[in-house]
Amino acid sequence: MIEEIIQKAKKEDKKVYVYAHKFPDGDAISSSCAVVQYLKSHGIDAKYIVTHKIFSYPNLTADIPVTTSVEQDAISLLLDTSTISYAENKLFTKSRPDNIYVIDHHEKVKGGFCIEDELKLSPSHVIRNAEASSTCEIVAEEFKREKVTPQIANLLTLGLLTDTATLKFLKTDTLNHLANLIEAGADYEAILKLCDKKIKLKDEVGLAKVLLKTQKFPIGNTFGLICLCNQHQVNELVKQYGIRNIQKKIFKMSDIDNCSFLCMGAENAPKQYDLEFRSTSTCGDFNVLTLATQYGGGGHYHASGCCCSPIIASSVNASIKEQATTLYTKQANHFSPHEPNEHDLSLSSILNATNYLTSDISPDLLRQVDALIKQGANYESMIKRSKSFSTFMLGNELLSKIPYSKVFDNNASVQIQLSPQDLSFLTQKYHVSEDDILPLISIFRNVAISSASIHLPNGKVSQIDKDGNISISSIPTSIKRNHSILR
Ligand SMILES: [Mn+2]
Repeated sequence: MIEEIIQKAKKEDKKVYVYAHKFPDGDAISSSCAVVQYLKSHGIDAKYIVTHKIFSYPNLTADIPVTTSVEQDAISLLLDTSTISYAENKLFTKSRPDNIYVIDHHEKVKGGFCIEDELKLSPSHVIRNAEASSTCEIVAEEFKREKVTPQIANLLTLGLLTDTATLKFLKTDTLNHLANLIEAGADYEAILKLCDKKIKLKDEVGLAKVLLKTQKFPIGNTFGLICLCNQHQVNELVKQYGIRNIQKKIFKMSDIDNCSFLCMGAENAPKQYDLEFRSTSTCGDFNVLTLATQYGGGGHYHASGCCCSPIIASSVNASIKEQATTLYTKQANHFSPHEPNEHDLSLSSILNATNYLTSDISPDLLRQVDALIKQGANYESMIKRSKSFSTFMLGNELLSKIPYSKVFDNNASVQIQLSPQDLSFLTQKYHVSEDDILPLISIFRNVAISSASIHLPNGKVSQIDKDGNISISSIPTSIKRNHSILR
């Protein structure tokens, strides 16, 4: 399709405008920038059209200007956008349908309506491939290999990594595409670093306070989690911590043992909830896209979202729980622990040798992992480093204890001092022993701080430094006192 666009732009002397979705993520931004660069290298006047400034990935997006008007009837290419309402802006409606093209990896459910239907586009103008992990993956396939510069390869790698939550969720050929991109000059480890930038302490603390409201409910032999913020809570989060679009932080709730369904929502406008849904192939494996579609939303089998205007919080809460349970009983494969096979063992040794595919990887190694998955290795359950629900909640409890005066300091030394009352409250509420508390210092691993420590009433301490090094001491207070007297 890209080739067709190039020919048409040349023949009819047209500009090409590239559009993507609102709240643009790594995939939307990178696929747009990559396509613009690729078209420019063919002598085409191309531009990524956004009407709001983009703040994420500043190294990549510094040069994306805000546009307010476009030429009549240029060629428009819509990327990573499944419906008109999901688009960042509607300037592409200045193009006639025969000048509009779509490349997207969001799934279209049976009987559903996607942007190409809304715009009445010819099927030859649409690539909708839900088997691709990301729009970047499809775009990589569309480009001529020899024309993919290292810079373009880097962009496409970023989109592929962000849309797969750094390779936690793969589609059929994701690792093969990544192998090709690395061969084209992508700097995998550098792009990986861009994906896990440190989180600001204020964001982590603000989110923890919200996540403390997470409710757990049974679904078959698994459970679901739901966390809804009403407008008052949303406003407080924005005012106190500057956190917007809280529902997009649903990934914070993932990776919890035996959890098969997630829902996070925020009343971002009065009586208007933005909801996000997630499920996993390793626990339950049910289709949350059907759930979002019921509310006029869209997305993917395991990740979907919608905006439901007339429904008030309490009814969303009850009905989602009910619908998730119904869906699960109707379609889920009941969860049973997976017995490792020989392919799992080979895969596990690769994952250990490469620190879970974060270092020392090569295109060949990625292709090897791809082959193991196709032979039946259970990649998704192995790559996840999951935690228990109580560990997740205890992390939120500890973060919530950090005083507000500290949270805006990106170089803070955080001390969490637990009183005997705190300790008995936490150990009873979450059925853990006090020794389970200290290792939770790892919650600071991706947070911008200079150091953090947890102090128990008996003098035991755990610490983490800004490079993520953890130490857990077990020196009782009395000995420490003696020690200081001796000195
Ligand atoms: Mn995407």
